[in-house]
Amino acid sequence: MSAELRIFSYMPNPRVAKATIVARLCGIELDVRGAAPNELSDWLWDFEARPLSDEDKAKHEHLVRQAKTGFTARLFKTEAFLAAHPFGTVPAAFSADGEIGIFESNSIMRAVARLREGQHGLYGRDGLGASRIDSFLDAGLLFARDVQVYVLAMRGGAIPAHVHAGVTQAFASYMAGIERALSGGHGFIAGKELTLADICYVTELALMHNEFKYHELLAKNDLPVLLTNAARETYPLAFAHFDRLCAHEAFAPDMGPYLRTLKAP
Ligand SMILES: N[C@@H](CCC(=O)N[C@@H](CS)C(=O)NCC(=O)O)C(=O)O
Repeated sequence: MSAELRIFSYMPNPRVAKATIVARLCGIELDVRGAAPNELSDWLWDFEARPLSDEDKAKHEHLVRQAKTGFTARLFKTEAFLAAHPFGTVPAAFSADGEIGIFESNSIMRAVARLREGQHGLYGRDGLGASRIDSFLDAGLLFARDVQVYVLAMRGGAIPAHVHAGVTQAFASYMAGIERALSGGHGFIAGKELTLADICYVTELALMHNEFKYHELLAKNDLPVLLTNAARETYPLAFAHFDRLCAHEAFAPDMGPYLRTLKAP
């Protein structure tokens, strides 16, 4: 069987894991290609993404664009890539023929789930169910945006106070909502079944675990750590759900190795 969707991204990336977890649950083959973040500046950003030799780079000088988010270097993005992905971001998914670009990791995850529409409840069982899941995904994107700014600031070695204040507020608001949703006792965030809402939650919270690597930097800046035992006590259902799903057979191949590299100090 050939891959039904192609995804290009830096690796490892929990936002790509949204798609690979769904693919595992639905028996879908994905073609995932990419490399470590610092290597993607040596890649051609295209449906046929590939590493460029020095000679290739000189030939493709006209494709160079200044990176905006998460990359400091110049990036080689083809016109076709930007036509398919107008915001120029990764993860970048393509239909198998390369004609259709799908961007934003939540939308890529939905696209994978739709490949087996009607055969599972991951994206709800009807229109209203899907809309409820969309609500959690939208709330997740708001949280994810602040986490992204926070992680990139930490990676850059400087954490502006307003960035820390923003993620503190986003974390409190998102986690309180997830805790409340789980307090209904149905077992999953959107109800009685595992859905995209759970997958989005686990992967975005996993990304925030990058904070583990920067405790010293936070202390130096007099800023509190957010992922603490106290937070686990404030949101017990949410963290238990996170731990349980990280160990789930569809999540563990992505979440296990990712979180092991981010062990709590
Ligand atoms: N909310 C987006 C985030 C995508 C994003 O911002 N990607 C950044 C890397 S973290 C990017 O591709 N930057 C490319 C550039 O700056 O040109 C998602 O979930 O897919």
